[in-house]
Amino acid sequence: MVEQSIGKSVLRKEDLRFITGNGRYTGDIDLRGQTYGYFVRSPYAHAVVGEVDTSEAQSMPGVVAVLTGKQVAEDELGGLPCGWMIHSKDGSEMKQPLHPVMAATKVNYAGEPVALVVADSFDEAKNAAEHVSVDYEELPAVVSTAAAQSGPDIYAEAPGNTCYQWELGEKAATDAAIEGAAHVTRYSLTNNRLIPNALEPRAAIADFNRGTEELTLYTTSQNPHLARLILTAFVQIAPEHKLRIIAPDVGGGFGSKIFVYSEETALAWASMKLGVAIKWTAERSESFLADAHGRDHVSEAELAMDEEGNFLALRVKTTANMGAYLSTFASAVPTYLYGTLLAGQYKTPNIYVEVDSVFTNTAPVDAYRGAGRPEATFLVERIVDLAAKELGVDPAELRRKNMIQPADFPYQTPVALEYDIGDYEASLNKALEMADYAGFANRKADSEANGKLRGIGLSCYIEACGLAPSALAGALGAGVGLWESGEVRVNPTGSVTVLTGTHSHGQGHETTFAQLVASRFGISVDDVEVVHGDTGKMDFGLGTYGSRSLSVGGSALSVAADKVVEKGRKIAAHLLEGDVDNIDFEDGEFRLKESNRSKTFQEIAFAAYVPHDYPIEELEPGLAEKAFYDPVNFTYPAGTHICEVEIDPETGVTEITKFTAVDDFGTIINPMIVEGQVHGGVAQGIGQAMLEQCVYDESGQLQTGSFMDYCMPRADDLPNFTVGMTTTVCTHNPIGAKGCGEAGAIGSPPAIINAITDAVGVRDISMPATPEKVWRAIQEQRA
Ligand code: MCN
Repeated sequence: MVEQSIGKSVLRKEDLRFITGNGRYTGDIDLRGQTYGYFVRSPYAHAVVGEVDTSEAQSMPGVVAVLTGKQVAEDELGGLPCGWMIHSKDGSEMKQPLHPVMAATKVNYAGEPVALVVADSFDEAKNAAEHVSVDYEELPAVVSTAAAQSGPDIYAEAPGNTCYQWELGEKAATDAAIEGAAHVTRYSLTNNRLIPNALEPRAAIADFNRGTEELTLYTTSQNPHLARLILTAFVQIAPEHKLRIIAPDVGGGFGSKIFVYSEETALAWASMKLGVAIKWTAERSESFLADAHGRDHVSEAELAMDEEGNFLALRVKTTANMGAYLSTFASAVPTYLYGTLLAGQYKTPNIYVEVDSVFTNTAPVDAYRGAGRPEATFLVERIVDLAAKELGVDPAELRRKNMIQPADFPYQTPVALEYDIGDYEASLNKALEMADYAGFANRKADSEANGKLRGIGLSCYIEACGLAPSALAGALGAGVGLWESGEVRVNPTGSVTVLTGTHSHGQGHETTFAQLVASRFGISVDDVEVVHGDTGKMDFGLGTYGSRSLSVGGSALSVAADKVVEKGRKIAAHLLEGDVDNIDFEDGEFRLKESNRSKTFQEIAFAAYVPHDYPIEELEPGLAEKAFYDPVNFTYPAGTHICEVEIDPETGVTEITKFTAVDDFGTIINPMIVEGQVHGGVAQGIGQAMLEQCVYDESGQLQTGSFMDYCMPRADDLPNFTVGMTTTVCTHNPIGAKGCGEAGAIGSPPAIINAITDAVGVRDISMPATPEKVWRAIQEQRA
């Protein structure tokens, strides 16, 4: 019998190839006769494009061709679509200006591609790109999120640079509750704009085969099937059956590789046009300029309470920056992934949120780890903390008082979502204990004795992930369903090949999905191979984002595995000469009840493929099953994060002395991987809260275009994390799992800012709370 591996910290199978340099990333792939692409990008944030003179570049050594945005337009390629339709409160559809594959007549952000140089080598392509001359007529740029609606219009079809004006919740009831409340806490905040910076930059090779007319696109994608659908159905690059997309090993994405971008699309088009393979790897500065950025909200919030501190109402007005174009999922982020999470863990009876989303002359903004949910959590968990301070009560106790209780589930929030299950107080209690909340006063006194400031901050977050469910997502405007598919192919010798429509780019699916299937069949994890990321291998899939892979993709595999067992029971019944109802499957063996007769999983697999003794009349040979799984609800991971900081008042340098994260992810397949996901997410949360800020100047030039100016968190910025778990099992998927991939980035930023403001004794310090900002706040406080 093979040991059950669910719940075990099995070491990651994929790491052997990664740490021995044997990963196969897009950049590692070289095709015979391949050429190289380099993009000519707009130096202006907003300009009319006049003549594009390519003649000099065309004549340079090694240059195969120079293709322009005008040629894209002549070839009548479709624009890059946004997959989520949002309706404004007046019922009108959101404005979707054309997002061209390369700009032809006007550029709308600095770094937007206007031409593609194809040459025999990278250097030749890059050199020639400098000799493409473009006539630009610069226009005034709209940059500021808050002021975008009063800037000059970027698009005639979007007056006031407004994409949509969306609302959710009951306005009248919320207004009335705020009007009559004993206490109202008010908070104005900015959720800082971030640049994703996956370790591996975006890269692609488009390879058109003139003989078969097939186009293969190797690309750094989190969702190759969705990319194929968009490129075929909307951009009309190639017919679907002639386009194969392969996303091999991908070195991180954090959301930024979900989207279908200009560069990969232009490469695919150019390869077909020129009949050559073209390779492109983004330079890091291109990633800064042209990868979709994240967050960038400006909000006003009001939280109303009665005399006892019971929450009565929350009213929020947010302006969300979309950048220059609507990227693939952009419109959903500040609406259905944000407004719907404003209840947090609390029984706030009235909530009303308005979101104006605006165009600016900046890179497109789209989903970035957490996507909308960090913004919601930050707002809720900061205003709750401010309320506690204003009321003079312990922030933990104000939270506890207002929490949804286990008996309240399923809990219908006033903002569309119905939470299925949770025990928020259990996580709070465990986190308070692990963080030694009770001992904080002593530690603070010790710090003060050493001339240091000390603060502690909480955040009790909830998020909705596991995207699907299709019906709900469709009703909320999603262009495609959000189920997932899985196939379990048992090979004749009993090893198993698992095909999934999700895509691992750091999350360890090759291990956890193998654990899931191996445990079901009672076989070794080593006997299960997980295959993903190739539209030529699996039928369809929707990829990895929204912490959906295990709860949706894993559930599809679980259902497919059940079907395999069902068929195996029929084969076993025949071989053991019993009734199928009397066949049990356990620990890798099919047993005939009340007998000592059994067949191993491997024997049944062999019989399925070598059916000499087989119920051939009723059953087809073979042992492979597929399933499409569409959940009925999101999953709702939740927990409490507690941050403790010590600050040097002379420099404003903040040290996180302890970070405690207690999360509820339902059933856990691999605790080590889940803990790693929490670490990674919290690291990104620390980046947002203390270090990272994307800055454009007033003309729309990116000021933070390299790691010299954009401060990514490094190992020495991070504390050792204290991680704990509580468990309420998800009620509606067969695994009982909730997503864990984003929780760290969602829960942590407010805990950190709550801790820093607590230490300094001020109401607010905006993110990122850099040493300079903290030092200034201390000086103001002392003045
Ligand atoms: N898991 C588990 N038990 C659970 C939940 C998850 O064992 N109860 C395991 C899963 O099987 C999987 C991993 O934990 O191996 C993450 O699972 P899940 O929460 O389903 O998230 P996804 O696999 O769908 O990953 C997406 C999520 C997102 S949205 C972002 S952004 C993100 C993230 O994961 N980007 C990442 N984690 C990342 N990690 C790395 N290294 N790189 C990225 O780009």
